[in-house]
Amino acid sequence: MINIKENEKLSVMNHSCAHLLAQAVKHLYPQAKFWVGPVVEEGFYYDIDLGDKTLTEEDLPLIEREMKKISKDGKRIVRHELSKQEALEMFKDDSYKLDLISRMDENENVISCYTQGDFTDLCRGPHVESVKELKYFKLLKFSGAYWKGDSNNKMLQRIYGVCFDTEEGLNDYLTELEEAKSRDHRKIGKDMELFMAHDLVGKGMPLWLPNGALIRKQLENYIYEKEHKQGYLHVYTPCVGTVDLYKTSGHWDHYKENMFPSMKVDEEEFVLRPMNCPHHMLIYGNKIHSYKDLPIRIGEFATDFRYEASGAVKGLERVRCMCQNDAHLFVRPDQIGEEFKKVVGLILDVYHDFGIKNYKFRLSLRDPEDKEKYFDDDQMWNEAEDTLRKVLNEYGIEYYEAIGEAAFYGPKLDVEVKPAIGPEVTLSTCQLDFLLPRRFELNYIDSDGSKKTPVVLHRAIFGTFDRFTAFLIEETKGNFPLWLAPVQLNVIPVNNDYHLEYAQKVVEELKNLDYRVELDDRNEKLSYKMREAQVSKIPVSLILGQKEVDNKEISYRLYGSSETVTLSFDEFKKYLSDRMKNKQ
Ligand code: TSB
Ligand code: ZN
Repeated sequence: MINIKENEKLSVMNHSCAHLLAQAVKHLYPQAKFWVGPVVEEGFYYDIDLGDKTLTEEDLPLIEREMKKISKDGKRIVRHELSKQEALEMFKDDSYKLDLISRMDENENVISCYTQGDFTDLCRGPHVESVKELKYFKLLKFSGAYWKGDSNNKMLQRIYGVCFDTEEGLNDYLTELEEAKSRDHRKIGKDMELFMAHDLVGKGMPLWLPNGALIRKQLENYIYEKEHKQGYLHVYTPCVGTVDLYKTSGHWDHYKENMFPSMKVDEEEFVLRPMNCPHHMLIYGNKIHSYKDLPIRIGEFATDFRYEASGAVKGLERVRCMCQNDAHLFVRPDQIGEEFKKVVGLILDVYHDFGIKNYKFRLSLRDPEDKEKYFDDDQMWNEAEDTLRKVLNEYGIEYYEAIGEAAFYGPKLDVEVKPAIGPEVTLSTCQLDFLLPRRFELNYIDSDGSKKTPVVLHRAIFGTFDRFTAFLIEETKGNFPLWLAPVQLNVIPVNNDYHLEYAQKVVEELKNLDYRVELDDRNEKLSYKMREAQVSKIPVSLILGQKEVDNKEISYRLYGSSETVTLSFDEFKKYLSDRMKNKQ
């Protein structure tokens, strides 16, 4: 989808269209007061205080009609520059704009406003010449938005819209938007009964329903096996720790705003953990290690809690209770490159298995000028960053560098993907860390008998099972590959009177082979059952009639195909097991 904000021409048009929206709203609701109306990736929005008026679905077409009227009227959009005093005077009855003006420094910024007909708005510009140019727009939705994004402040009403320079551009965009909405994992997750939420559990706390849980279990088994093969040692640890644990790790000082508040139990003060690193550090420290034991790879499917802003939580993609596919790799400094290479290899391998192609590698480095954010050891940073670059180059991977985005404890590599709706998110991550092992006073005995501090690689291949599943739902539109589908096979006897017995035997045998099979023995027409199987996105439907009974055969259809294939039952079983092995 086009990024409006990054398109110079459309960005100006959308900004002007936000003013047009505000003018129309002012005509319809004279009490309206306006906060800010920026251009965003998807178009524009305006945050508006409508007093007692609460917007409903019916209001958007009315506002749109008023916008069209103003546009036809064709007033010019005129810029005026003001001194701070003049601006304060001009907007003296508007507490929102006064708030903006009072924070402006007139020595640094020119204060300007734009007028179109009877409407003036404080604005930096630029704008189109006349409202006449704003012809192809659409108001998309509205939502609540706290003033300045702070939940202690008043709730304003945010109206979203988009504007194009041609009718075709607008229509194409709206079609794409519909398509994206139909891929939205929140919609598919509901339709396919994968997960749910409930106010009584809380925001950002998904409940995985049986179908979703089946998918997650497959993901867990899959990645466990891969990690086990690479020598990972999996552990279980509690999802709380004492505040002292997080003081030792530094999270209490650096990460507190992302954590749930602490709770007191007897004499101990606990906190729900936002990360698993501290627990894994303690596990490493539980034993004496020789340089020969390293790398030690401690993995866990670990539940974490993070305080995410209520406006930011989104389905399974951004949650407050998540399960990381986490591991901490304890390595000697000379093993960093090799171990990092293995992690990148694993990421590539997994993405290949899932057929994920649209992703970007981002290498986050320190800003060498920023001595405050990053611990000061030029040599260590330079070496580490060079090592990571070298590995990426060895794989011939394309990546981009983000200066100043490294964590304070070391550089990192993230994999970014684009959800159906909304900005890019990180799935996989691999972060180098020189500090945490020091804070926990971890060591190993080196070949010369001296104590050395290991380096830690924090890595999560799926990121979290939550986010990865959200992404997978959108990638596949809910048409999961055979090995992941909650129900893999649907067995339909053509006529219950004659073919049910054979169908039951086939189901039995497939179940014994560990396939997830459903028998559709309802007294419905065959065509109806076939149609239903398509809607429910079951990958393979078996249709068993007299010919199949007589010859001990299977006729099957794949989801989305109208072709029927007939095989002997044995051939069919071989076909299934091949597909499972190939993760097709
Ligand atoms: C990899 N300590 C490291 C760990 O060892 C860590 O926690 N890194 S993280 O903060 O980047 O989180 C790991 C992954 O969790 C991210 O890459 C992202 O894919 C996923 N994630 C982060 N926040 C959320 C969230 N609110 N909802 C769902 N997934 C999330
Ligand atoms: Zn970690």
